[in-house]
Formats: sequence, C-alpha cells, structure tokens
Amino acid sequence: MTKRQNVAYTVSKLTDYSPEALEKASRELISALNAESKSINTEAEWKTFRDRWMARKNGVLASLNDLWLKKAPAASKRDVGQRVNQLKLEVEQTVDSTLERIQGGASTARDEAEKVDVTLPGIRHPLGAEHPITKTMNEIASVFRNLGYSVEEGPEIETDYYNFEALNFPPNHPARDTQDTLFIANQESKPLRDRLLLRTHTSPVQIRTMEKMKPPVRVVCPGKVHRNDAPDATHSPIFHQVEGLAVDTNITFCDLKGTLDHAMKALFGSSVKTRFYPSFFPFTEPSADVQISCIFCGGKGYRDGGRCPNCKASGWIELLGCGMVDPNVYGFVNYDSKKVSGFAFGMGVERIAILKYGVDDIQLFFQGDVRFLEQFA
Ligand code: 2NL
Repeated sequence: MTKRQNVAYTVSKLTDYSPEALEKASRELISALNAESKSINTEAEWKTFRDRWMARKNGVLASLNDLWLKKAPAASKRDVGQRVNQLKLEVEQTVDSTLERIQGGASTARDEAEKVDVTLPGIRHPLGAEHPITKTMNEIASVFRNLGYSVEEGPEIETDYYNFEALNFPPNHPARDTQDTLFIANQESKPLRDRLLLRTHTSPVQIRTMEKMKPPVRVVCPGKVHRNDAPDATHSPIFHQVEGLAVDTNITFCDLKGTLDHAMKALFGSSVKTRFYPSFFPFTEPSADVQISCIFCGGKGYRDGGRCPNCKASGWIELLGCGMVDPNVYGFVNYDSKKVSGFAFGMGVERIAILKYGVDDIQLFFQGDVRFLEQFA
C-alpha cells in the first residue's frame, strides 16, 4: 500500500539564485501543482485549490513574489522575474484545465442550451418576386420592345396641360368628366394649365416624349394612374396602364390593326382573334375599342353546356382602346399634321392580369396577401 502524500506544498525561500537552483525549485512547484490538480474531483475542492494557489493574499503565487522575486539580489532579478511569470501562467492554466476536467462529465444547463443540432434545417431567406402587376406590365412592354418601341416614364403628379389640354380635352369640355380626376388642393391661384392633379392616364408621357423627340416615334409608357373611383371587384382608385404611340409618315389604321392583333396573340396565345369596334376618345379620330375572342370559351360563347360568363355568351371580350392620333394633338407638340400620322392605344394592366391569371377581384392585387402573391412567383 502506498502512503498518500497529503502534505501541502509551500514556497520556500531560495538560498541559491543560480539557473540550476531556479530550475529545480520550479520543477518541485509544478509537480506539486499537478499532483494537487489530479486529486481535485468536486467544484468545492477546486475552489479551495484555486484559492490556495492564486489568492492575492497568501496564495502560492503571492508567496513566489514575496519569497523569490523581492528577495532576489539585483543581478538575478531579471531571471527570477521571468521564471515567476512562467510559473504564474502555468498555475493559471492548470487551475482552468482542472475545472474543465471536473465539469467535463455532467454537462450544465448552459452547455445544453448552447449545443447545436446540426440535423435541423437551415434558416430560409426566401427571395422576393415580381408583383403580378409589375410582371404583366413588363410582359406587355416587352412585346412592344420586340417591335422596336422604346419605353418612357413620366411624373404621376401632372399639370392640367399635359393630362388634358394637350390631349385635346378643351377647358370645361364634358369629356373631362369621364376621367374622375383627383386634383391637388389649393391650386386656384394658378392659371388652369399649370394646376396639378394625379394623372388619370399615362398619355401625358407620350406628349412629353413628342415634345423632346421628332418623328419617327415608337414608344410605350407603362405606369401608375389615379382616378376618383370607389373600390369594388373591378375598380380601384389606383391602377396601371400601358399606352403606346407610333408616329411616322404614312402610318395607317391598317398598321394599328396589325400591331395590336400581333400584341394580343403574343399576350394571350396565337389562336386569339381580334376585332375593332367603333368608339370615342378625345385624342384619337377615328377611335376603336379592341375586343379579343373569349379566351375562356374559345370564342364560342358557351362552355360546359352553358353560357360563358366571361364574355356573357358573346364570344368577345373588350380589352383596350385605340385610334389614329387626332391632328389637334400634333398641333400642341409642333408636329406637322400634314406630313405625319400615327396611332395610339391604351390598356389597363389589371384588366389584362385578371384575364390572363383568372383573378376574380382587382383588390387582391393591392392587399399584399403573400398567399395570393406567391402564386405568381
Ligand atoms: C383606354 C384607351 C387610349 C390613347 C389611349 C393616346 C395618347 C396620345 C395621343 C393619342 Cl399622346 N392617344 N392614347 C389613345 C386611344 C386610347 O386608351 O381605354 N385605355 C385604358
């Protein structure tokens, strides 16, 4: 049976400050430190161990300072100082690693909380997607870009001049009443033409384009427009339009028909037919509404043995307005109406998106419900 060494280590004075003597005394200290460390098994024992070695008053390290360093002759101070510093590090590391060893077995609540379950799924950062209105608007614009049209944008707050007067709506003309305009307040002190309003269509962008570009012009103008309409399943005070304009020499109604027939086939499929129905707009003469053959019943007017509700059994759906630009409009932008001619058209983006995607309420586009929107991602 081996006799247990339980006589605690204490620092003794150095009588000899030679490197050999320092080395020997240091080894004794470290082997005592390691032996004591091994005998520690509980946190309470460890605290006593830590304090015995590291307490500021009467700890082993403090005694090293007092008995070795302070008493060392001037010539040895440097060596002894370095040695004491090394021993301090050694003691601190051993005290730390002793605690780690005794805690290693049973993990604490904090250890549990910090554990990482590598089998859990990662955190998803879903990508956003284009809003169905933006998507439809871009799709319409790209049909025309492929025909050589450029895209122009302009302000949503417009003057009476660009929204009405230059588009051949004379002051006080009843055609203005059809636009349900939202006016900016307190503009009465300005001349009528400078008064501000929320644009009711994107046509002002085409006027601005013609002011800065000479013919030939091929332009599409997508954007947000505003009308004083009460919201319901088919109306919203904010909606979107794409308008287009082509001005050149010898542009005819035939060009208008061919262009829009192509655009409707590109948007709704090559089997779609178009027809042009007489209509009125102040800025075009003649004017037409464009109807496409019903995409729900294939133009038959009946479906599943009954009337097609989408075209009210007519086989046709009205989709956009168009016409040959009224010569009066050219007068406002210094185009020579004897030399040039052109056509223009305008379509509601929501109406096209509703038909393309089978949406039954325009309000869904503006409510921001992700369950609706993610279907278009
Ligand atoms: C519709 C009808 C239309 C235009 C817009 C236009 C623009 C200029 C000159 C002539 Cl600068 N016309 N735009 C022409 C015909 C119809 O829109 O129902 N839009 C939803």
